[in-house]
Parts: sequence; C-alpha cells; structure tokens
Amino acid sequence: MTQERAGIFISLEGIEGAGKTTLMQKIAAYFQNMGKEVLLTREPGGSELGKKLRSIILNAEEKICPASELFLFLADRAEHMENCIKPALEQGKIVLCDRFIDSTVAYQGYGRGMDIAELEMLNTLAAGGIKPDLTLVLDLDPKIGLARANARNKEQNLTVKEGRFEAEALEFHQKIRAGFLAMSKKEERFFVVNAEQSAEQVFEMVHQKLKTMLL
Ligand code: T5A
Repeated sequence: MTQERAGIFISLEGIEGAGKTTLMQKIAAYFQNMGKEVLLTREPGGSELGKKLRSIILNAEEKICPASELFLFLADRAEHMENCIKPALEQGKIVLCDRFIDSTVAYQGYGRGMDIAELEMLNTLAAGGIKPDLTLVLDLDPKIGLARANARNKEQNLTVKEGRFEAEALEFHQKIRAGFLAMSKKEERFFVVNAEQSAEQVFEMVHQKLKTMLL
C-alpha cells in the first residue's frame, strides 16, 4: 500500500501442497462477490511464453543446472510482470498470484544455496521493482504438504512431468519452509498462516487480514 497503483497485488507462497491454489480460489470468490475484478495467475506459467517455460522448468526429466533454472524463472517473471500483472494493476484489478519473487529466494536461495542478495537484485530487475502489497505464506510441515500434493497428483493422474521440486529430499523442503519464515520476519507485507488447519480455517484467518487491508 506504499506503492502507487490502482489495483491490489497479493501473492501466495509456501512449500509444495501448502494449499495456495485452494486458498486463491476462495479469495477470488470473496472479492468477486464484492463486485471486484480479479486476475488469478501463477508463476511459472502466467503468460503465453511462461506456459512454454513452465513445461521445461518443472519437467523432472529435463536436466537443468541451477543457474539455468534461475534464469528460466526470471524470464517467466519478466514476461508475466510486463504483459499480465502490470496491465491488470493499472486497470485497478486485484491480482492474485500463486508464487512470485519470494519463491525464487526460498527455492533457489535457501534451497539451492544461491546468494540471497544477488537473487533479490535479479528479482527487482525481473519484476520491474514491483512487490506485492500482501504476501500470504502458508506454513506447514513439509511431510504434510508433500503427502497432500502426492495424493492430489494421484487423484488427478498427474505424471512426473511437473515434479522437479516434489522429487527433492525432505531436507530440501525443510530449508524452503525455514526460508519463507525467515523472509516473513523482514518485511511487513508478509502474513503467515498456519496451513495445517482446514481450508476453511485458513481462509477465515486470511479473510480477517483482508478486511483490515480494505479499510
Ligand atoms: N519455483 C517457483 C521455484 O523454484 N522458483 C520460483 O521462482 C518459482 C516461481 C511450481 C514449482 O516451482 C518452484 C516452486 C514449485 O516447486 P507448482 O506446480 O506451481 O510448482 O506447484 P506449487 O506452487 O507447489 O503448488 P501445488 O499445486 O503443489 O500446491 P498448492 O497449490 O499449494 O496446494 P493445493 O491447493 O493444490 O492443495 C494440495 C492438495 O491439498 C488439499 C487440496 O485439495 C489438494 O488436494 N488441501 C488441503 N487439505 C487439507 N487441509 C487444507 N487446508 C488443504 N488445502 C488444500
């Protein structure tokens, strides 16, 4: 709310299977019921180019070195910001984005061990200096998140094609969780929610936060 723009930008972050997609749909319905226009989007894959990049980045069978992985996420972000997020904010829409800059710091920084200050600089470049007004961090034990994601994948018959990060060891996901919690202490835009609660309870916590934001 410090940045000058007509719309509101909300990002959702957390480990695999934290419930971001589920929560995003509830938040969208909440705003739509108020008559507001909402853009639901995600990274990677929010733009046309991003869809192609997503199929490469998340494919567990595609060998990619950490630096290439990072630059693919950044290319996805630059395109997404310029052609989707920025125009929507200028039109006064509420933008709900499943993962954004903080996933890069969590996964490529805390997870892969890349330099965090450098990642923050590259994020600024890719996102044109735009940060979310609110970042919801869904926090839960990675064992629970991975079990939820795997159960959903089985139910929906998803293949390993999008499983690059799900295939990582539990320790990797624990580092990601710790990374999100560390980041949340540094900036006021973060709101951490206990995602081990039911989807309804998670939304209720977020609903209270949204009400204070809209005052
Ligand atoms: N990545 C991304 C990087 O490394 N760097 C970056 O810069 C960026 C942007 C993206 C991957 O890319 C990495 C991070 C990711 O690994 P993705 O396919 O977009 O991958 O996957 P995720 O963002 O991880 O999302 P998921 O689809 O795995 O999980 P969600 O959206 O958090 O969870 P959701 O809502 O699908 O829920 C999972 C299951 O749990 C149930 C749901 O019904 C569903 O079955 N559920 C609950 N069950 C019980 N209680 C609740 N509260 C529940 N909420 C949902």
